[in-house]
Amino acid sequence: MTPTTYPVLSPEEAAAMIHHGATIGFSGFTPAGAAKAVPKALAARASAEHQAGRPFQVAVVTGASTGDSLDGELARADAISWRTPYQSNKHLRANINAGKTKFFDMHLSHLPQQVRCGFLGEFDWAIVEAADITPDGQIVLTTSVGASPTFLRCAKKIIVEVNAFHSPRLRGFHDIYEPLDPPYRQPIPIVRATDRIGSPVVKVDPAKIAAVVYTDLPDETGGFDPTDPVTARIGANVADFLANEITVGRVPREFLPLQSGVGNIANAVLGALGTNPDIPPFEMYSEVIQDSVIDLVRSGKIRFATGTSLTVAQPVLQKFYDDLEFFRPRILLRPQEITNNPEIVRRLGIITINTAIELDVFGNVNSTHVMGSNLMNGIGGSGDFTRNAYISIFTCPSSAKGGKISTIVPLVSHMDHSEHSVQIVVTEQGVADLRGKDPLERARLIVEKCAHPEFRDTLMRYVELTKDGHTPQTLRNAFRMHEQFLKTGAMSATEWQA
Ligand code: 0RQ
Repeated sequence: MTPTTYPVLSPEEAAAMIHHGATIGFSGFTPAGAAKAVPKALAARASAEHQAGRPFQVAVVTGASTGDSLDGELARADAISWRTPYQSNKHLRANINAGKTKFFDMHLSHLPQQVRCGFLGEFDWAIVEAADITPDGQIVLTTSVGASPTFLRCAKKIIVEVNAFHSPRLRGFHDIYEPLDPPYRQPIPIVRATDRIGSPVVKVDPAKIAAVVYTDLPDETGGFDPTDPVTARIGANVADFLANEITVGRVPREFLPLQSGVGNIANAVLGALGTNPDIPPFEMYSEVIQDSVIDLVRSGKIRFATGTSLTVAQPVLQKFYDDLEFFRPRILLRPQEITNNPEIVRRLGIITINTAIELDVFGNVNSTHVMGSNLMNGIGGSGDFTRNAYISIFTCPSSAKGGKISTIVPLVSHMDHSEHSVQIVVTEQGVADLRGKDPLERARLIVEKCAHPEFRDTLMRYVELTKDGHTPQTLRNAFRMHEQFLKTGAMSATEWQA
C-alpha cells in the first residue's frame, strides 16, 4: 500500500534529521533485515562533520550483528559512541578492541526489556527496514524481527526504509508479541514450536513516522565456507551423539526442537543432522535460520523452523521468495525476546548447539574473547539457550590458527558459560558427555575425548598435577598455555611448574 500520509525523504535527508549524541535502535539481526540506506548516509554525514571539525557520533543499538552498510560504514566513519548488544564486523571490532568505541556485550533476550525499562536511556530514533507499511502505521518487517517492535514503540521518532528487494508478501511470516513488563508479565503462551501468539505486523503510532525512505537493496549476507574434514567430523559427531540419545531413551523418539548457533561449524552440524538416517524429521526453535535449514525444510527433514532472522545467502533467499507459499506454514520469525526466552527454551526442552572459542578441562566456555582480551563477536544468544537447555552442546575444532592454539585449555581466559550450563563437548576428535561427572572426571574425559593429540599429554599432565580440592586447578599454571602462545606464537612446548 502506498504510504501517502508519510513524508518521503532521500537517505541523506533522513540522516540530516539525526543529531549528534542521538541513541538509535536499528533493525537488523545479522545482516538480515538490517537498515541499510540511512546508516550509510549517516556515516557520510559523520565524516563530513568530522572534516568540518565538529563532533558527530551516535549510540547504535540493534537486534544483534548487522551488515556492512550499518556497522561497517559507521565504524569506518568513527561515528559510533557506544554499541550493544552484539557485533561481528571487523572494522567495528577493531574500534572496540582499540578502546575507541564502547561496547557492552549482552544476552540478546535481555535487550528489549532493558530498552523498555529505560536501562539504556531514551531512544531518539528507530530506523527500521520494512517490506510494507500502511497509512495507519502497520509495518511488515523483512527478513528479521530482532528488537524492532520494541525500538518502534519506545523511540520518539521513526524512519522506515521500505525496501523493494523484499516481497510485501512476507506479511504473515512474522509473529509479533511483546510481553508486559514485571510486575504485570504473564506466561508466554507458546507450548509448541509452531504456536503463533501475536500479530503479523508491528503497529506504530503513524504520527511518530518522520520519514519513509524507499530503497531496493539486498541483505548483505555472506555465504559459508564449504564443509571441510574438521567441520564435517564435528557435525557427524553431534549427529551420532544425538541419534544414540534417542536409541537409549534419553531423548524422546519424536525428538525435541533444536537451536543451532551461527557460523561455519553450526552450518556443518545441521547438514550432518540432515543426512543422518537415525535422526527423525525435527523442528527448530532457534535464533538464526541459516542456509542449511532452508534445504532441510525443503527436503522435509525439518518440519518447521522458527527464529528471529532468516540469514541466508542471496541465491537461497531468491529460491525462498520464488517458493514463498511452500515455506509459509513452515518458517516463522519472532522477536528475539521470544525466540531466546528462557521460559520457552526450558518449557519446550530445546537441544542447544553453540560454538566455543575455547573451553577448559572443567567445562567452562569462552565464546567471546581471544586470549582473554580481544572481543571476537559477543555472547549473542548462546547464553539464553545454553543455560536453559534440555541438553546443551558446545562444539569447536580441537585446535585453532593452524594448530598453534589448543582450544582446550586449563582455565578459560574469559568465561561466558560456566561448567554448570555445559553438558556435552564435541570436537572433531570426539564427544565428552559431562553429565553426572565431577570436575576431575570431566577434566579427564574432555582431554581424552576432545583434545587435539598434539596437546593431549600436556593437558592430562596438568589435570594430574594436583590432587588438592574438589576442582584440581593449579593457579600458577592455569594460564601458562596462553602465556606460552603470547610469548612464542604457539601453545606447544608448554611446561608446568611443579
Ligand atoms: O578466526 O576469522 O581469523 O579465521 O575465531 O572461528 O572456527 O571459523 O568458527 O565461524 O563458527 O565462529 C565462537 C566466534 C566461532 C562464533 C565463534 C578464531 C578462528 C577464526 C572464527 P579467523 P571459526 P565460527 C547464537 C549463537 C558467540 C555467539 C553465539 C560466535 C574465528 O560461533 O561468535 O554463540 N559465537 N551465538 O581462527 C584464537 C582460539 C580461537 C580462535 C577460534 N581459541 N584462539 N582464535 N578462533 N578459536 C546466534 C547469535 O547469537 C547470533
